[in-house]
Amino acid sequence: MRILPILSLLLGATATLAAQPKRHIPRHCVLPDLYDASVKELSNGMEAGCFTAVDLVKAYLARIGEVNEELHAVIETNPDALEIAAQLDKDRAAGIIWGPLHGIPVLVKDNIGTADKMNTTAGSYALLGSIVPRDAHVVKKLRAAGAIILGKANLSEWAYYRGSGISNGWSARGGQTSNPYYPKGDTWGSSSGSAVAAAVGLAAVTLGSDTGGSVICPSDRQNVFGIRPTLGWVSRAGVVPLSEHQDTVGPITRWAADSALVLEIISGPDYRDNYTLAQPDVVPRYTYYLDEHALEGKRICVPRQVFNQDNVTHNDPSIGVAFNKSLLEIAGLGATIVDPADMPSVLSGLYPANVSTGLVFATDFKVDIKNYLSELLDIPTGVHDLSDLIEFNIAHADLELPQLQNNQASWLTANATNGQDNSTYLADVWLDYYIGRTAGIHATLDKYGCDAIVLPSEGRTTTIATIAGCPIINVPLSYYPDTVNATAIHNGTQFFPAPGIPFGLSFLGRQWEDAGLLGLAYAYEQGTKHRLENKAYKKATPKTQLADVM
Ligand SMILES: *[C@@H]1O[C@H](CO)[C@@H](O)[C@H](O)[C@H]1NC(C)=O
Ligand SMILES: *[C@@H]1O[C@H](CO)[C@@H](O)[C@H](O)[C@H]1NC(C)=O
Ligand SMILES: *[C@@H]1O[C@H](CO)[C@@H](O)[C@H](O)[C@H]1NC(C)=O
Ligand SMILES: *[C@@H]1O[C@H](CO)[C@@H](O)[C@H](O)[C@H]1NC(C)=O
Ligand SMILES: *[C@@H]1O[C@H](CO)[C@@H](O)[C@H](O)[C@H]1NC(C)=O
Ligand SMILES: *[C@@H]1O[C@H](CO)[C@@H](O)[C@H](O)[C@H]1NC(C)=O
Ligand SMILES: *[C@@H]1O[C@H](CO)[C@@H](O)[C@H](O)[C@H]1NC(C)=O
Ligand SMILES: *[C@@H]1O[C@H](CO)[C@@H](O)[C@H](O)[C@H]1NC(C)=O
Ligand SMILES: *[C@@H]1O[C@H](CO)[C@@H](O)[C@H](O)[C@H]1NC(C)=O
Ligand SMILES: CC(=O)N[C@H]1CO[C@H](CO)[C@@H](O)[C@@H]1O
Repeated sequence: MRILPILSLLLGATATLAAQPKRHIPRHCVLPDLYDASVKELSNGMEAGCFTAVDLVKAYLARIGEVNEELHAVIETNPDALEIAAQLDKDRAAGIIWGPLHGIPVLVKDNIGTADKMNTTAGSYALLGSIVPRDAHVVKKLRAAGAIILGKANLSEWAYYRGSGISNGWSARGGQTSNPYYPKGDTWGSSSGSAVAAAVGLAAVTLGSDTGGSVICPSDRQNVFGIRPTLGWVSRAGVVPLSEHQDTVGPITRWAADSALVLEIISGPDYRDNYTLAQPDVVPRYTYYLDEHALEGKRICVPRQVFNQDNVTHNDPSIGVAFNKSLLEIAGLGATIVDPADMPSVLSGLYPANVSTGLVFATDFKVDIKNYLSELLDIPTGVHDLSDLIEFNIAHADLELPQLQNNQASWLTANATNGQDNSTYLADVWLDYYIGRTAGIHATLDKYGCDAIVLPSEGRTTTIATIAGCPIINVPLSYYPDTVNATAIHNGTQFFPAPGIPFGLSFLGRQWEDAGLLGLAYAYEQGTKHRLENKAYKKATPKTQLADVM
């Protein structure tokens, strides 16, 4: 944003510079700091001829190389990224702009299929070398908009569906992802690598996936903006599944405006994912909703009991104080706070007692993973269903079941399910929607006349939105203070909480009304800019900037 006035003067005037093999940096150019750069800054800089997509790819690859041993945020990088960037630079010089992400490097979670030289494995050796039939729908859309798929981000293996007690952000192939705000800090998950990469600028933007909080939770702990869209806006075709009833794909970015841009590109119907055929006729122009005044005159509900039910978060003084402060900030930005505004499904005792994702996930995973595997063109490990995957882990226990990550209990439960034509399962699917949506988010918004709900993103407060299929957005809020003692978890291998680790604020809204919700979250982000209040520690901060590679 800072450099826009200067660059706008240069628009169109310097296109020839980009075509020259060796340039010096034009005098009027201010190169954006890649730690915080927005897509708009990067696009404007390329358009003004200050730098190229090749420069960006070189800089981001160097940044990954600098910190990946510390953070393990990236599993693989794209061997063709520089070549793709060079072609996009040539096209730009010829006046051909593919779309709003022309030349923008993107990292996608390793469970999102890419039909290129890269592997798509959900972090597991069981899928190493497997050949996907085509790009995932979201990847196809990103490429069509001019994006460069720079690499695959590390994750909690299988999107954290295998067994309990496995550490957040660990995968057999990618190792242990680590929080850039505290050495060996917990990242939460499962889109851990995507959130870490966005936080310290290892790509312009990233994609994650979210079944039960996997975009929101790591965004919360990495100080970045993340959207879990309404289930049905974005196709899951080509994404390694967990549960068709809850899987979504969403952007994780430093800034709200970047998430809006990415969501606009990846949304839309796709016949390969029939849940997307239920979406409204027109995909919203999310970027039109980015209004700093969006909170003015709005009513924001605070369902205290959802928060209170979560004993860990409720009893954490850092979270409670910061959350209450955020309500004053929201009021200061022109909204009316309705507090308490309790959810009918919480007051009636259904939440959290009757939330029944266990059987839904177990039943769906067994069916959905088999369908996914059946579409692959080649699977060198020979796995064709869940039972094969369980046996693969046992046969390769040294890789897949090391001492501290030695659990696949959820898979054994899933393997024992008997299909989706099961009345208990169908009743559970219905009950989750009822608790989360009908008697949850929608009932609360109706009852109190609210435009959105806010909750701390910490704890298990994301559950209410993820079982509802409703949108939820994380915005940076605050950080654990220096006075908090770093607490060793996972047998002393990681820390949480710890001084400086961030946490966020969640905005929850009505099904399909993601665009309006995004506007509110944007107004909060712009009105507070909490992201800028803390930085990653030194060893987790990449130093390479555009000037170093030009
Ligand atoms: C994908 O996995 C294969 C092993 O099957 C490996 O040889 C190759 O380098 C991987 N691709 C990338 C881009 O790392
Ligand atoms: C999607 O298609 C499947 C199989 O054809 C069908 O069972 C299911 O009801 C459809 N779902 C939706 C949401 O349309
Ligand atoms: C939370 O604390 C309350 C009161 O101490 C207790 O009744 C309840 O069982 C706890 N809930 C959980 C999920 O631990
Ligand atoms: C936050 O505000 C609520 C409602 O006013 C109050 O009950 C609670 O004690 C406050 N929490 C903290 C940590 O101040
Ligand atoms: C909710 O759970 C309670 C306790 O397990 C049970 O008695 C009740 O029948 C459940 N309600 C519904 C609607 O399933
Ligand atoms: C998975 O379940 C099937 C029965 O549906 C059984 O034959 C198989 O042995 C099970 N696999 C494992 C690894 O337990
Ligand atoms: C439904 O699935 C559950 C869990 O696998 C199982 O216990 C139950 O017997 C199944 N019900 C029917 C009617 O098959
Ligand atoms: C942190 O640990 C020290 C030493 O054990 C203790 O004195 C202090 O009270 C702890 N601080 C907090 C906030 O728990
Ligand atoms: C946990 O750490 C202790 C002490 O460092 C060690 O003795 C124990 O084997 C570890 N447990 C596991 C499961 O690795
Ligand atoms: C790109 C990259 O650095 N990949 C690394 C991911 O983590 C594994 C396991 O630690 C390394 O072997 C890869 O080199």
